[in-house]
Amino acid sequence: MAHKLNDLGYAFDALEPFIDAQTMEIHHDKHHAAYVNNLNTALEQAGAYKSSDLDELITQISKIPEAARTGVRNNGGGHWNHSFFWTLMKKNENGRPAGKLADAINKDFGSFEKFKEDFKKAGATRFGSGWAWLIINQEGKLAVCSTPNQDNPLMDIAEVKGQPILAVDVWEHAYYLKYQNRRPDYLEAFFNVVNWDKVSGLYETYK
Ligand code: MN3
Repeated sequence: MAHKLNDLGYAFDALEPFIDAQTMEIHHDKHHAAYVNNLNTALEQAGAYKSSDLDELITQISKIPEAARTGVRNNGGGHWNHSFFWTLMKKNENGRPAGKLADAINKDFGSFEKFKEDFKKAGATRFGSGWAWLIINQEGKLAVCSTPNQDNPLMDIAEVKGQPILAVDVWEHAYYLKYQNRRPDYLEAFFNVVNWDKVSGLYETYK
């Protein structure tokens, strides 16, 4: 099996009360695990891409043999997106971005509050299942976008392309146990668990 599920990296209850332990356990151990297993199955029909690493698969979706393409798009996307998402979260005690990231947010959105509003709106208005993103776009500016299903802005098939530095999963499985149909409440709560040190590090790496 080429692709493996990594540990979450912190306890399932580490994000309580904002994201509950049961949601985290099912999300990581069942949903994410299924994406990894289904990716490995899909890759059996991926020809030369069978031994590609995850980043290579994600950035070349359109070139993957048709028999494997949808499976790799959905499950390789699911594996990449969740692996990324887990690293972005840590209880932040009302923390905010600082330094160069804070300056860039102020420059490209006008204020942190406006960025937060745009990001929550992208998540709330994504119809059905998907993700909202903060990216460094192809002009080198910060931008907010959303993608359907398990697509992401690194995919060559993405409508809006860029380097993700923050993401939120808006599939119902990410919030339904605690928030039921109240996706906007989940998105508001998410801002208590953004690991801004991690996001700043990504900004400074990719800027
Ligand atoms: Mn998910």
